[in-house]
Amino acid sequence: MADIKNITTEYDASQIQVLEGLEAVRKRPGMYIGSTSSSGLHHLVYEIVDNAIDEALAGFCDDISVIINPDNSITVIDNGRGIPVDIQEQTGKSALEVVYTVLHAGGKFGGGGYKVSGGLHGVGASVVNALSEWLEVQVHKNGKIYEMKFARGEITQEITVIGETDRHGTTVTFKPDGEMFDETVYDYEVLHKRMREQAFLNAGLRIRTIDRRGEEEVRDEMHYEGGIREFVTYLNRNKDIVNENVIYVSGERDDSTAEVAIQYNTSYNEIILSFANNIHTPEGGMHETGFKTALTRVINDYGKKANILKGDEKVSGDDCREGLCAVISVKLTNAQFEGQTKAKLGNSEIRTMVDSLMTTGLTTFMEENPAVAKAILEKALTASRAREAARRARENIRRKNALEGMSLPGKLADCNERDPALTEIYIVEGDSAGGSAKQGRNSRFQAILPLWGKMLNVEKARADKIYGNDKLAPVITALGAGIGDDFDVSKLRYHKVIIMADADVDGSHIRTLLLTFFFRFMRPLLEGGYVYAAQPPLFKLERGKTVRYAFSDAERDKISAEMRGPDGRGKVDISRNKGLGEMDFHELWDTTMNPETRILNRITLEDAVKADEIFTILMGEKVEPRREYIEKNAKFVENLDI
Ligand code: 1YM
Repeated sequence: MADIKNITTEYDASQIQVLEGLEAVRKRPGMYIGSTSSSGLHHLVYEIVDNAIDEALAGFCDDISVIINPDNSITVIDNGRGIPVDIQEQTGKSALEVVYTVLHAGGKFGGGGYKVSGGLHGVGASVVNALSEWLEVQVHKNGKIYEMKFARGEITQEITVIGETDRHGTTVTFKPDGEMFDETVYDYEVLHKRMREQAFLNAGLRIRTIDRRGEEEVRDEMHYEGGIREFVTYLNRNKDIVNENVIYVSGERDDSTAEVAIQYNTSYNEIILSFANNIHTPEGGMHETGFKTALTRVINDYGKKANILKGDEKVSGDDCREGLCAVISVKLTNAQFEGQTKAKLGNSEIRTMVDSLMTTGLTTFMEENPAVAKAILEKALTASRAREAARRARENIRRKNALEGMSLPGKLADCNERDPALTEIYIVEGDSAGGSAKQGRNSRFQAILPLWGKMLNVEKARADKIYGNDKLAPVITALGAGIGDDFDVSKLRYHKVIIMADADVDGSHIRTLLLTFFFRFMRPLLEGGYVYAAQPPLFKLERGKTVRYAFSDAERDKISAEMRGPDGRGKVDISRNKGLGEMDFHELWDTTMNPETRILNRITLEDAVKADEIFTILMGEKVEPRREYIEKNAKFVENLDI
């Protein structure tokens, strides 16, 4: 009797714990998946896929499918061993049940987490379960198909054998709970991109993404025997490359492994993507530090030895990374994630490991490939000279400014207010629009800088050229915060930088150019959210003396109905707005500049990354991607050019 009572009490206690645990997830979902916006919604998929990938890392699975079903539920299928289903004596539960109902200590966001055979098995599954309207697991194992079902984390069907099978693996289907998320529609491209990244990071693993919502199924299959080597080739696909063969080094120490793939291109930008346990670490960390230190040291040492660097000539870290595309991937037990967004790897032992691995690997590579080594050194030397030239150009400007006082560009119509937090600058395409903007503005807090003509191709330009450029120099001086390494956001003269350009091809050209320029030379401006795009109206509606504007087709119809009035007899003239230059200054103020009525779109870093990509394609040296892009977007461009 006593025994039975005891077991019952324990069972009750653990049941209560389970419910309390999952209740906590539903109370504060953001704590477990970051947010309840679209990013949190997609995070659910990653948590389930992570378990399948762990199974692949353990060597039991090589095929994963991720399916978006017509109702926006998600199915993930793997061909691993299948989650254990046998009932354990102590708990009276199966591992499957525990994995899906017990909130595991810490979870991925708090560090810790329990460790099974190398991975962090199953830590997120219960969180996904708690946040799903319903979730079903099917396990193919021992010739049988087992099934278990849940709703909002609670069991609705205990483990049941529902059939026989000759395959093995786990299938999970879940529908995110609409009560928990602001957004419940999955973005196929987001999932596809993430799965492609995972396929690159796990060489040999085949991952399929399938979208079953449309009339026609969309399907992609990713499988890269070359792993991160192919990742680098992919990242450089639109660039002209310096070393044909990707440099690859890898090694292991104790329980950890590290691998690095490197390929230089002829651009001036650096792309380093680093990962720890397949998790992207955009803030870098110890693996990146070890990589950078070793790269700079090895290049300098080789340069000395090969007599390419003379005397005490040296190249800096930045010089060595100009045109560098690198992927770093480390796998370790007990990864410590730090920083603002937990996106930085803190394990210091990894720094030494990557450093020594890179030192040996890259030194050997350079000794065995002297032609490539020489090309890399020459690239770094050119970068170093350009940096020196840019420094001198900057100093000249500073000296000039000191002598002449801060001379603002002649085309700038500045505002009276001196507190940057209260002011804004409109960068306007074209002289005539610039003229109307100057007349229409509120000169107390609005400054106008007109830009016109063809812009400098920053793809082919370095900092020194940009200082001397007559189109960009006024932008730099007007903003007052410098560029490149010296950019200092605290010196910014206006806290709203507004790009005002037409919705046609020329306008989009100027926008792309400015965004690319900001992205490459004033990135903190974008990161700080200081950049906006003004949105001129698409339609002008007139009835008698009344004039109103609409920013979309829907708004046009609504306003036109309002203007016609309930009897509907009045005639409303609707015209498409032709361009900024054709509006008079009253119109420009009313529609695009008056803070009470205008629409401003804040530009995110992501928009700028996209602009930068388009820019590389449009301005880079490769013809094929440019042709493809123009063909693909021909319709779009036509639409824009009304
Ligand atoms: C579609 C999601 O979860 N696959 C998966 C999960 C596990 C296993 C295999 C597994 C692990 C182990 C032994 C082990 C998990 N098992 C557990 C736990 N795919 C998906 N495939 N046998 C099978 O790690 O020893 C957690 S996840 F904890 F039960 F072992």
